[in-house]
Amino acid sequence: MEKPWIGIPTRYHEKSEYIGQIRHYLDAILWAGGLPLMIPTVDDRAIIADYIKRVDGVLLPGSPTDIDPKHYGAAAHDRLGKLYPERDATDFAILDLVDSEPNMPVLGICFGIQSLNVHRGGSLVQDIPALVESAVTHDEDNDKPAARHMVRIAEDSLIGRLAGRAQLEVNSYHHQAVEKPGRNLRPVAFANDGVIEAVEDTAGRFIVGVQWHPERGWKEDPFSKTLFSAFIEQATLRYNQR
Ligand SMILES: [Mn+2]
Repeated sequence: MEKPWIGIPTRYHEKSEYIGQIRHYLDAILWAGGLPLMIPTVDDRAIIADYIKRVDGVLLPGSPTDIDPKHYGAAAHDRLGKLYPERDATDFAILDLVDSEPNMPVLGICFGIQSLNVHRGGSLVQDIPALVESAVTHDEDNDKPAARHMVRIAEDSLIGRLAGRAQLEVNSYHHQAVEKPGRNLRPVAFANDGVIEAVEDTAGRFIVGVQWHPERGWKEDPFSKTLFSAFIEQATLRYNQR
């Protein structure tokens, strides 16, 4: 069976002028039966459109940067991180195009759930430790093991059905989160402090965002494997309809 191309925006390492992506995303997509295709982060809709014509699914990965709050009408908070406008523009262009590609599945991870939410008119919590009361630890210092916390999952959601249970432990590497959900996005997973950890499209399309990182440790985590498999299954269906 032929395999669907999965578009993934790249990340940019300024010091080395290196463009690429963290291998875990590629490994998980390859394992699930997709072919990763890097989409350079360019603010050029015509180029992005050429990529979207050729792919059957999009994975919006994490980023060491934050979305410019001007995109959701907010002033920058003191704890706002570094910006990378080209990544914001790339994700928004991809999501504009995906709106007219009815069967194109989208999996947003970390920064990806945030860009999905902002693209739909939603807003973000700019810094969880500063703005969420009694927040659980959603991010650890570099020299400590990664944070992990429980999430409650709506059982009648796509993620709930894939997980087959109402609670999951997830990893956590973020200081921002979905605040006001965007149009047709339903929050379907929550940390114990109320922070939104996953959203889904309400129209039944496979457009899913998770705030945790299923690509990290996916080999040992059955739910992460199920999530990547379900995503690639949708992309394969679309590929086969071409
Ligand atoms: Mn978290």
